[in-house]
Amino acid sequence: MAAPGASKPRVFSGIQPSGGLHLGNYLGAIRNWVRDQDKYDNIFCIVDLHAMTLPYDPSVLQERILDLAATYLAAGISEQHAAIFVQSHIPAHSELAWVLECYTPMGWLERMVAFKEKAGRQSHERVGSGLLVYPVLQAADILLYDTNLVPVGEDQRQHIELTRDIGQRINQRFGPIFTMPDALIQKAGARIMGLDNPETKMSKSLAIKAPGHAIFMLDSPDTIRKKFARAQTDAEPAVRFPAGAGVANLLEIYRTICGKEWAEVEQEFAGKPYSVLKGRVADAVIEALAPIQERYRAIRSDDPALMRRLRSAADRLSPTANATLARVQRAVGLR
Ligand code: AQP
Repeated sequence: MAAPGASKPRVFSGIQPSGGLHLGNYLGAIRNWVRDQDKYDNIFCIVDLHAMTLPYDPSVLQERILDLAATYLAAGISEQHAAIFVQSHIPAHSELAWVLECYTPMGWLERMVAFKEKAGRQSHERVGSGLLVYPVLQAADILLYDTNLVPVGEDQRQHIELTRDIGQRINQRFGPIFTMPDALIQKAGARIMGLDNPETKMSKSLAIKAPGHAIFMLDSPDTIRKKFARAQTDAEPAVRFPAGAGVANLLEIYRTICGKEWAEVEQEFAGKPYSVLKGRVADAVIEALAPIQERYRAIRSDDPALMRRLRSAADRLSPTANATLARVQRAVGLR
C-alpha cells in the first residue's frame, strides 16, 4: 500500500558510512535498490549518526559520507527516482529517536542480535550506549517518512520487526500516527558471508582487522582475484553438492551477480576444481564492479557539487520529516 497521497509505495533504506562498502552491502542492498527504483518513491539515506556507534575516526567521517554518496550514484541510483541525503542534515531523526526511546523497553533492545554480536567484540566498559539504542534511531529514520517498504539484507530483518513493534506501540497508545513498514528481503544475496570465515556475515567492521574478509566495491581487479583465491573452501578436492559453507558462499555470490538459478550453478560447477569456481566468481565480480568504479571516480572529482546535491535533497525532505515529528510531539504533549 502506498503512503497517503503518494502514487507509488515509499521505500526507505540506508547504509552507515562506517568503512568501504563490500559485496554484501552491494548484493544485499544497493543492487536491489537500483533494479527496482522506478517501481517506488525512494529515499536512500547515508546514516552517519549510526556510524558513531562503534569506535571511528572523526577526521575521516565526511570523506566516508562522500564515498557512500558517490557509490550510491555510481551504482546507478538516479535522483529522478530517489532522494539521497545525509541523516544528520535533518535533525528530526535525532529528535524523533529520543521520543521513541522513551517508549521502547530496554529488554527489546537487549535482545537485538546485532547488539549482542558487536558489543560482544568489545569490553563492556568501552561499549557506547549508542550501540544499544541505535535500532530506535533506525526506527525513527524509517517512520519519519511514512515508509511502506525497507529493502535490506537478512541481517536487518530483526531491526525492521523492532521498528514495527515501536510504531505499533505508539499507534496503540495515541492513534494512527505511523505507517507500518515491511522489510523487503530478496532470496538471492541477502546474506553474503566473510571470505575468511563463512560462519560470519561479511561486514565492514570485521574487514578492518582482516583485509581478506571482504571484497570492497572499489577493490582493484588484482585485489579481487587475490582475495577470492585465498577464500576459505573445504577439505574436498573439488566442488560437491551439498556444498560446505565457504563454497556455498562463493556460489551464492556468483549466482546473485549472474542472475542464475541454483540448478544452473550446480550443473556448471559440479566436480570442477575450486580454482575454476574462484576464477569465475572473480571474473563476474570484476565485470560487475568495473563500470561502477569508473563512474565513482568521475563523481568524486567534484566533492563540493556532490555535497550540494546532498544538502538540497535534505532541504526537500525536511518538511515531510518535520510534519511526522510534529504529529508525534503533539501526541506526547511536547506541543
Ligand atoms: N553480508 C551481507 N550480506 C547481505 N547484505 C548485507 N548488508 C550488510 N551486510 C550484508 C546490508 O547492507 C545494508 C547496509 O548495512 P549497514 O552499513 O547499514 O550496516 P550493517 O548491516 O551493520 O553492515 P556492515 O557492513 O556489517 O557494517 P558494520 O560492520 O559497520 O556494522 C543493509 O541493508 C544490510 O542488510
